[in-house]
Amino acid sequence: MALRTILEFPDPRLRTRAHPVTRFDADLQRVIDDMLETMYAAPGIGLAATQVDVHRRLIVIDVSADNTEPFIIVNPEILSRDGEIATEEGCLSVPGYYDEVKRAARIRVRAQDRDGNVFERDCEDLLAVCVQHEMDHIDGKLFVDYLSSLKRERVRKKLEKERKERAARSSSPRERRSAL
Ligand code: GNR
Ligand code: NI
Repeated sequence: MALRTILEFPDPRLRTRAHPVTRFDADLQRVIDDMLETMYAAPGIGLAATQVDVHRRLIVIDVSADNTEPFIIVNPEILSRDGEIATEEGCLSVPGYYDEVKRAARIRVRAQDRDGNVFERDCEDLLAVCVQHEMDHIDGKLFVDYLSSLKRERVRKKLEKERKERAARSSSPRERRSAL
């Protein structure tokens, strides 16, 4: 298994609409295992393939307290939605920023598992929120898209500044010495 790099807003690759998974082969199993490892290491409760620059309709989630309930969702569809829930959301692709988003409180999802078997599952509360957040990712959407453009621009500027500072540091003589 291997950790994969998580793309960060405003990286344009996060705006890609992912294609369906068609082959449930060894390559897919490797991506799934890498995504689980990357999600647990982050740590996060979900990760969409788009976030690791794999543009397939593939999501991993684990909302359990002890990281013992990996939930793999391939080619998901929402069959029904009901109720409303407002949650303080975060995103591994928007590090350090949290804000409230309203979503359906309960959804019924049809998807495939890692072997391609079709299943349906009712999701509620944090799991329902997470599935919707991840399904947005594979359509190229981010939670900051639900906020005002003023807030989104503030977040974009802060993250771009941080990214430039990281790049400058990692090319400075001091950083090159400390990396030895
Ligand atoms: O780790 C995550 N926490 C979270 C909290 C509230 C609503 C959604 C999420 S998903 C996020 C991980 C992530 O960015 N997945 O795409
Ligand atoms: Ni996210």
